Amino acid sequence: MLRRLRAIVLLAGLSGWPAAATAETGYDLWLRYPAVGDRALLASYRKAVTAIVPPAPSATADVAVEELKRGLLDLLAVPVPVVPDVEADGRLVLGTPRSSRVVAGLGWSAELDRLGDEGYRIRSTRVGERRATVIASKGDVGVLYGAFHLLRLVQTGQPIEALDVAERPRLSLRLLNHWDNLDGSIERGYAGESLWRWSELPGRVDPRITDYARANASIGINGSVLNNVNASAEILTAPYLEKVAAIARVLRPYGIRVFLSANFAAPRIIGGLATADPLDPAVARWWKAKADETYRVIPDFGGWLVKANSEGQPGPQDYKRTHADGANVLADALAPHGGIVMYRAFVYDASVDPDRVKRAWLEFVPLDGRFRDNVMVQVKNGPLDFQPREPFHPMFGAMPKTPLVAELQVTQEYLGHSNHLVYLGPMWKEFLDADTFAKGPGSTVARVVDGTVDRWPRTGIAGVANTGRDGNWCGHDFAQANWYAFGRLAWNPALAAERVAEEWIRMTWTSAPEVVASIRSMMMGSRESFVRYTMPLGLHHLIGGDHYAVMPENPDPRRADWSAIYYHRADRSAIGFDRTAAGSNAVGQYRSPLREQWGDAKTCPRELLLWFHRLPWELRMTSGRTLWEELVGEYRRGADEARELEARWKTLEGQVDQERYRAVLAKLRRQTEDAASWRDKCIGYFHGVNGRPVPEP
Ligand code: GCV
Repeated sequence: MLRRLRAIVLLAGLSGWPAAATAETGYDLWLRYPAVGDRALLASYRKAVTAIVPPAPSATADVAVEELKRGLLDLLAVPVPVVPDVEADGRLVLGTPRSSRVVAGLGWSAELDRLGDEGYRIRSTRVGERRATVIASKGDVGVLYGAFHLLRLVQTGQPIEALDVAERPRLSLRLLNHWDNLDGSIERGYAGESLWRWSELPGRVDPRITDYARANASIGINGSVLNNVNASAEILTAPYLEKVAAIARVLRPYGIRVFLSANFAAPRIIGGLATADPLDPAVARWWKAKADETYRVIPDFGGWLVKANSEGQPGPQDYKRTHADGANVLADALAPHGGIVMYRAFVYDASVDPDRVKRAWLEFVPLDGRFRDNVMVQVKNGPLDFQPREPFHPMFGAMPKTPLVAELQVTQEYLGHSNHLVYLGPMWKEFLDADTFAKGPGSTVARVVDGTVDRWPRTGIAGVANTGRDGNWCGHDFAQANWYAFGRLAWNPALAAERVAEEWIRMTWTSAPEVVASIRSMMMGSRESFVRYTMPLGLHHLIGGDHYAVMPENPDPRRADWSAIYYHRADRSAIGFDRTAAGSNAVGQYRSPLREQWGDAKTCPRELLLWFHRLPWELRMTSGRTLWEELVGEYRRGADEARELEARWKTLEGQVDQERYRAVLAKLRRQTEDAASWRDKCIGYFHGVNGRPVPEP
């Protein structure tokens, strides 16, 4: 429908009507496929690809061919026909050694085996006397990923006449976690209601789910957990499993498997048992029967994600059992079908330790080695809760016998919801590139998570999705970049955030070099600016109820560790949380040399200072300013940078389409205002606490 609208707009332009580029809604994401403007490039593309030689049909092969036809038609502004054979130059051959006679004849099998079912090779080569481009893989999904790769090259203006690409994903599970509820709402969702439309399923499956699948496949995401980790047990009932199966049928051709969040008390809630004790044989039987039933309707079901004994959710500790007992009963049920359990480590029972950030490590690290082979423990990037800046979670590198799934948050719960432009690529890279020192220097989080450090058989990363039914999927046109970046970094954590941003801009906005450069620099600095105007120098959790409102005074009466004052601990003399050996010793959960470096205020990075240290306001910083002056300076600089973002966007008017230009501008105005409120409220509040004069700007 939206594509048709674009065509109408194009015709309108040709016929002399005002060519309003305003039909851009953002719906097409980074799969817009605008016609290539550069004439020389266009000519080279048209010469390199004149027709497609498809593989033997299969659901996945067919979507690969369709995507190429559709993408190339729009990009090259000529139809690219499907032909049976390489009988002329410029053929684009797709397939696996089994699905394509041409690919089988190339002798690439050993290389394709090495790259695996999802990996692929793209090569400019000769087939007999003819010039051809070949996208080959061991598996159909790899061919689909290769097709998207080729489209990305064209979308981003890369040459394609002499290709020699070999790709394979660094992580085996690359998942989106949807916190979608069965009533259509989304926990921490800022882009409208759930995509799943449960009430219409299984009879009608919203066609939009196909576009969701295309977008995910284009960045290599291969699994979706459909429902909230605060799970309704109802999702596991037969009628809901039928609904889930209907979604799975749409996602399957795109290489995406479905997973579900399971409520630990389901045997009691929907099973009619008196208990959910994981060591009770009737409970184990119930989970086995539920797994069998699930696989009958969804044969490639991925497994269960579990939030247990966390924030009021039921769990094994309700029965005085361990997290390993809890995970293992589910794992045993799934094992015969090849399913896995992702058991979340987001737990913070106040009786475990007075410092919330220490609790997950204390509950889980002693259990290392006690989980079944098909259990993975899912750990948030930081030890608190998706703050704008946290040190990496010390569980990474601390559980050599347990594969860990890294959980990132794509939805911007603590980073301005869908109102603020905050590109999360640099934040995720900071996390992935952090050195855990688990097996000496160079044991980065990325190498822990990809199984290089501890040789895990299965590896994974999950991102809490930011999608919803808004026209542009994510609420903010720039929030799409975070979905994109999550997928690209999940595929290859070594990619640079800047390169990913550049790809996304070229595919989503424009290829005009100066515009690309402006948008890229806006994006790259945006997360640091957000940190500055909200929680600089290692401050965290200065928010109120909806995790958007600035609220450093928040005394949350429900739990101290949901308040703000618990974290900043500001009084007349000092500010910050002492997590050194003299305080909570959370720093002791990190390995040397981090614990020494971070444990000493003189060597602790400035960005993490108040995370680990409680320091006097008058402390002299390396800048020569006092801590108080430095803090005020950060707030002011952050708010200025937010205003600059808006100003820089204004210089792009007319260089991007008006509709998205205006939508983004409205959001940036709000961001400027919010940043100023953060600055004023935080400076005012801390001034009220410390009684010191506010430094002159
Ligand atoms: C799904 C934070 C969020 C909750 C979320 C929880 C979790 O506390 O605010 O909404 O619940 O994390 O990750 O389980």
